[in-house]
Amino acid sequence: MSPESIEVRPLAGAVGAEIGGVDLRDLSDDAFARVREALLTHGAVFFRDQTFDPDAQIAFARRFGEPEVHPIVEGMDGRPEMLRVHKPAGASASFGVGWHTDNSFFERPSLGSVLYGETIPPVGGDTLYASMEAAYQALSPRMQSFLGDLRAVHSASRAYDPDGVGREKYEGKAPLRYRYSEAVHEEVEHPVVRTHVDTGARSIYVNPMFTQRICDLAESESHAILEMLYQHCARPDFQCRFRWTPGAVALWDNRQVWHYAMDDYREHERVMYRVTIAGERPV
Ligand SMILES: O=C(O)CCC(=O)C(=O)O
Ligand SMILES: [Fe+2]
Repeated sequence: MSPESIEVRPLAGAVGAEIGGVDLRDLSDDAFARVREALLTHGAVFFRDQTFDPDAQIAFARRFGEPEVHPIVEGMDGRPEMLRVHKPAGASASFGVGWHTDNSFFERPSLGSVLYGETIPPVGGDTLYASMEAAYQALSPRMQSFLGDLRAVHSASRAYDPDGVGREKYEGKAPLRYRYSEAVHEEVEHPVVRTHVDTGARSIYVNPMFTQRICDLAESESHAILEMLYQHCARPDFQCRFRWTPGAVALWDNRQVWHYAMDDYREHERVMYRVTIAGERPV
């Protein structure tokens, strides 16, 4: 397909665009460059009516970097780098419910994520995105400079501690299987404001799922600043919302957006496949 036929339609002012006219299994280098450009510009891009199998999805992810094997969530048999995110009918959703950036508790957090929708509820199960660049830009210059040289501790423990999330995930009794290891409690430090290596844009890089505390502040100060930031970053002005259809693909840049999986389709089933792409140490 020629890159001339690619159409990029922004979904909202701050984040998100739908891209039409591409088959992600068969992207020329030119078309791939356009998709990558749109990803950097819009933070999250969406494609309809794709026909990914696991190999095609992994191959697409690999064009951006190395697919990662999750240290806690078990991948699919024979394809450890792919997660099958299954939410059965009659259950509540738990994976990705709450604002976060994928794997910010890694020393080198994920560059991006590719999510493919297979079984989509007739209503509900949307994914929300929020631009942390827009959120950063909307802070006062004084707050930007205060946050500018702070660091924060991230860990998987709030999201993955068996005492908090329930042991059934670790006992193989839930659709997503977890594997217990040191990785659940390891702590890493990242800057509170990061600079995108490809665009130079600055963005807020703390999130309510994985950030534990801001270094060098009193606990009450860290708590107050994080709460202020979380409230600020969740402003609808910085968001878009993607309504899934079967065969849709979402690709997002974890270096500049938060996302949130809605838990509003209890009576319906949803099946997604996810691959994350290795990133660099945030600076
Ligand atoms: O299921 C979704 O909509 C998103 C879940 C999530 O957070 C992820 O795949 O990283
Ligand atoms: Fe996620």
